[in-house]
Amino acid sequence: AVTEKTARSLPKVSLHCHLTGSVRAATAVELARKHGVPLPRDAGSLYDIPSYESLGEFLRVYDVIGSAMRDADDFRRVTYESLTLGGADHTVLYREIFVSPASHPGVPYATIMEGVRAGMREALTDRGIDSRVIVALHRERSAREAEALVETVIEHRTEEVVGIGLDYEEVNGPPGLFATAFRRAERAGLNRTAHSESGPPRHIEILLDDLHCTRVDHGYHVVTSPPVLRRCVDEGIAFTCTPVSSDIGRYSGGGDGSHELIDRMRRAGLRITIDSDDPPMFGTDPTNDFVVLAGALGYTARDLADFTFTAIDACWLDDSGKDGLR
Ligand code: ES4
Ligand code: ZN
Repeated sequence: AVTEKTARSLPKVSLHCHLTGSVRAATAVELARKHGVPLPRDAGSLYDIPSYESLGEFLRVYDVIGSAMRDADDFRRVTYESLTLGGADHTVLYREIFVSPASHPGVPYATIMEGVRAGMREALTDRGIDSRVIVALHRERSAREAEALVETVIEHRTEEVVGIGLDYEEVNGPPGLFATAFRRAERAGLNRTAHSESGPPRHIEILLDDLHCTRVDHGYHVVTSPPVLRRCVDEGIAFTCTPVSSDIGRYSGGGDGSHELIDRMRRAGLRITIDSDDPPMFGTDPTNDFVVLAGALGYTARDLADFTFTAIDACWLDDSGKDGLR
């Protein structure tokens, strides 16, 4: 087994972490009070995920927290906390963080990014953790809205935005709808990833063929289709796996076996990275995801270090940036 102390000190590169899902309960309560937003639960049970009935219920709470993030200082603060308390404290060297503008209705894109950039800069200065942004498109909204957001990203393009993602519930927004938005992003030089957690494997083919993704977030169902699995191995697609958030039992108590799926993916030769998804909301952090995974699968500290090397290769820094992490 790998101890907490060892797991904490292992260098990490974080490729699957949502900004809104990084807000600590105490911070959520403060922001809600500041802006007069009623929270659906008290601070003590806000993040009691097993008591949630569905991914949908979870995401609606997530949206309430998103709606309590309004001015640039809110974004600065939550970004800074994610990168320091949720990052540098766990020896995370570098994080590509998902920012989902659609989770913050009424807040201009420029305001969000101004705050996020300030938080990133402060975290780099104070703790040496570098970071970039992946702007996530909200798949439960329309393709048209996603396309408009991509235009906004391109118009306001700044150095720290390295790519786009696709988040929220897969059954409510199949990936093919977003091909136009993703192809536009590709033409503008943005990297591409998308969530695919519930499947089917056909969705992963669509991510590759139509959205031109080079990474897949979660993607565990890839093991259920030998041809899709083979193709992902051959093409070197990186999968950003989140052991704790994916094993929370889909809100019904008891895991869904995602640890074993991660092991099968790794043995099949896929490139796998490990992260925490929505760390405080799922009661986890980068150290804990390493400890839990190693405990479930018998991985050693060396195995965990391999995930970090894979994440360095799969991240969206340029070659000299990657060399700086090695
Ligand atoms: C999410 Cl589908 C999903 N699961 C967990 N966290 C999320 N944040 C945005 N979409
Ligand atoms: Zn996620």
